[in-house]
Amino acid sequence: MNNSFLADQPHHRFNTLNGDWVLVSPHRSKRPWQGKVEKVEEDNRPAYDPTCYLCPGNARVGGEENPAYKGTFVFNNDFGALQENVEEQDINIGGLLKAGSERGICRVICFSPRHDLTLPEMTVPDIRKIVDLWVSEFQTLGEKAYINYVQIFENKGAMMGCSNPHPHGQIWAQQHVPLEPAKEEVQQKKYYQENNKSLLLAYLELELGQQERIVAENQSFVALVPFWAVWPYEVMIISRRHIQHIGMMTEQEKDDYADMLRQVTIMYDNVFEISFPYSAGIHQSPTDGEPHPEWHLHMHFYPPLLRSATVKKFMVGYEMLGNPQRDITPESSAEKLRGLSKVHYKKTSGGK
Ligand code: H2U
Ligand code: ZN
Repeated sequence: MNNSFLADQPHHRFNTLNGDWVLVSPHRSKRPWQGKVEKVEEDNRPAYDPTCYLCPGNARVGGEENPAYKGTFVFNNDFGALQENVEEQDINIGGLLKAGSERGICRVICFSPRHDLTLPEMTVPDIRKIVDLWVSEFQTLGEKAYINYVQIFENKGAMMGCSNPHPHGQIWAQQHVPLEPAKEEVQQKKYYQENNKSLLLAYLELELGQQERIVAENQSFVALVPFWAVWPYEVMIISRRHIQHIGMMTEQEKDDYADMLRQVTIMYDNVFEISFPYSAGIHQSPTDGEPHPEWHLHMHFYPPLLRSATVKKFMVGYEMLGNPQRDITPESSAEKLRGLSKVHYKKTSGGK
């Protein structure tokens, strides 16, 4: 496409997947590298930290002791935002004050026994163990009659409010479909009903044709900066096959998913040669027992960093009161990401 209008002029873009709009202001920063690249202190964590509540064999805050786990480890969050036993309530006062009970389960997943590793530093077979655990958790939680959505996510880095550097993620499984996947469901359903085709499959075909926003590919998955990206280096991983959820992945797809997670997170760490903070999560069909042919499995990565290891994009002011805005175009972010080394900076000779 190489559209000079989209590259130069202020414009708004539609997020076909969730129905939102984003304001893009390319004229404000034609070159994404205006700021100086600050080096931050290298994080030298030990492989085992006796004070870490996620390390094998250590006690958690609630008093329970972690087993001497060797691969992944999952447990019920000791301070879960959701609880299984909640009184049934449905409040509606004059159509203005609405509330209702929300049952659920919160789980914490340790990705590795090693306190000092992160996804990009792990091997594909070790990342595959996380994928397998996500699949089994999705299935067992989703099978519960009252669980209608399973949100798998990772919150990485102190900048994102992550409380512990030990590699871990979370799962919140609940009664109601939360806001973001619910918005995506509306859009996907509408497209599917009108075109008898997956919205994301059609979108992926367009992206593969244009090759402007693609950042990584393998046999089963494509990673790209979405046309409607809000965060400077936002990435979405989309499965090439139209499948509704991670429980439908073949063995090959699970391996390829692990490989794609590694590729994307290595790329991220190489942007500023630091452990790149982000919130990432899987979006897939609800577990309400309905078929949901409209749903297409994908994963979002929302990293806050903008110009350097310390300068983040703030979602304040106009973003809070109007709608999200960005300067760097998704196309230039994709170009930047694509051009980075495929080898983690810590493993290259030039690395710190
Ligand atoms: P973050 O991903 O936000 O750092 O969260 C880690 C989770 O671990 C957090 O939700 C839980 C916190 O409630 N946690 C436990 O379940 N047990 C503990 O002993 C400490 C923290
Ligand atoms: Zn640890």
